[in-house]
Amino acid sequence: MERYWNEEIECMSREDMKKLQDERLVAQVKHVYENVPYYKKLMDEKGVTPDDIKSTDDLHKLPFLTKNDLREAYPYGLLAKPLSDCVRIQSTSGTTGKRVVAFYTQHDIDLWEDCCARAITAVGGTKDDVCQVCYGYGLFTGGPGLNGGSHKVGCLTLPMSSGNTERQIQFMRDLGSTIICCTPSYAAYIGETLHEMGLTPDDIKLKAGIFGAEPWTEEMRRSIEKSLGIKAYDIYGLTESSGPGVSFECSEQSGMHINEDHFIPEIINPETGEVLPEGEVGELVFTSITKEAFPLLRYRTRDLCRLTREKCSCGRTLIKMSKPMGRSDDMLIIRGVNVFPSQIETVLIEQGYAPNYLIEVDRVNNSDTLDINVEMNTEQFSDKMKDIQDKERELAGAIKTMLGISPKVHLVSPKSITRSEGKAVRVVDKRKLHD
Ligand code: DLL
Repeated sequence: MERYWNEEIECMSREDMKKLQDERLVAQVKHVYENVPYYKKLMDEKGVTPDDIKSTDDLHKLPFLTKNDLREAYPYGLLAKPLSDCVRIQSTSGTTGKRVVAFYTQHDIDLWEDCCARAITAVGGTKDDVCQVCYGYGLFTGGPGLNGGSHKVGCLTLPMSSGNTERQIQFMRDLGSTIICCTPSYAAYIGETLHEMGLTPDDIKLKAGIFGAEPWTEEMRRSIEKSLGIKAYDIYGLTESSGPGVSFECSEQSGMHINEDHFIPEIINPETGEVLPEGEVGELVFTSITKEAFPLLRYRTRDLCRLTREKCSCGRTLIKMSKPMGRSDDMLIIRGVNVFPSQIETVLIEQGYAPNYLIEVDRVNNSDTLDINVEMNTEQFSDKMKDIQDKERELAGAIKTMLGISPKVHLVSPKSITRSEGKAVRVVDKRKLHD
């Protein structure tokens, strides 16, 4: 039986939703134009005024906003409310350049937590659940967002943050956690640790996990589901749009419903900026129509995915986005071929390896090199050099079939690749260091 957090919105007819979006968009554009000089300048440069935006059909007339704009306007340049009305800031986990700082009024926090409450309810969460939040807390939005959503639903909330994995499992057992929220790479690590502690999924009460903040494959989903004995659901969001909860998966587990009453999505061709028809893969662009302090109009996320309005078995009518296959700037171009780390992950798990790997790309004598370090588990580990070489060759062949280019595979000993407690680092592109 499907449960909704806000049935009226989540199952609203397309017609009513469009009407709601039209009204909210018109008001939001006016709010931004009047209160954010930076955005007014962008609109003036494009020759658009709030009067030109009468409904969502006019969305394409607005200028795009990029991460560069956010950096340029740092820290207060995109603020649309007086600082005295703001009650919180959160920030990106990015390590390069200036951080992105997002501001929230109490109203913004409420609607953000509401979006997370929808996600928790969609995986079956109720006030009878014990929800263990092991996303990082602090400036990162993962912990605070799911924590707030969990409170709203009325779950007993465990604000664990990430790390100290054995203690996570201890609490999970002692308090009977039924829902876990963390990155998929940390979920895989928790599953691995559970088994190393001599425990099985029967020793814990978890039934569902809400995993996001980084790209992960269907193969990874199955592997986590098996190791923790749960159903694994995806959740998407970004600091710029509040945090987690822009979209969430339902019982169908095939793409994430976008909270369209708060965020209008578009898919564009990343090269030309042209809006693409439903179903085509391109860059996801968001317009937030309800946020007060830090509303972004036509914000380019750089995430690549597709949208679909196909009927969903859960009954929600909210549009769905496919799993992002990574950011457009995560895509590696190796010897002229486009490579997503997720393609490599798919092959590794299919071939029976755990998702513990590190991809290294370099340029030697003007030619790109692709080295993939893959960890063996104790059963795969062998003293015989020849066994290992055979396995490396086999895996390299399977990856070549997927990518069209040959990698060098290095099978490394168990436990030699650093585990992730937050967003996993899967790629080291040394070419960037030489440039
Ligand atoms: O990662 C917010 C979040 C926290 C989402 C917890 C889900 C759960 P940022 O640190 O600003 O915010 O990073 C945002 O992470 O543009 C995507 O590239 C990536 N990302 C987020 N969720 C997913 C997902 C948070 N489910 C960036 N699948 C986004 C793939 C994701 N990538």
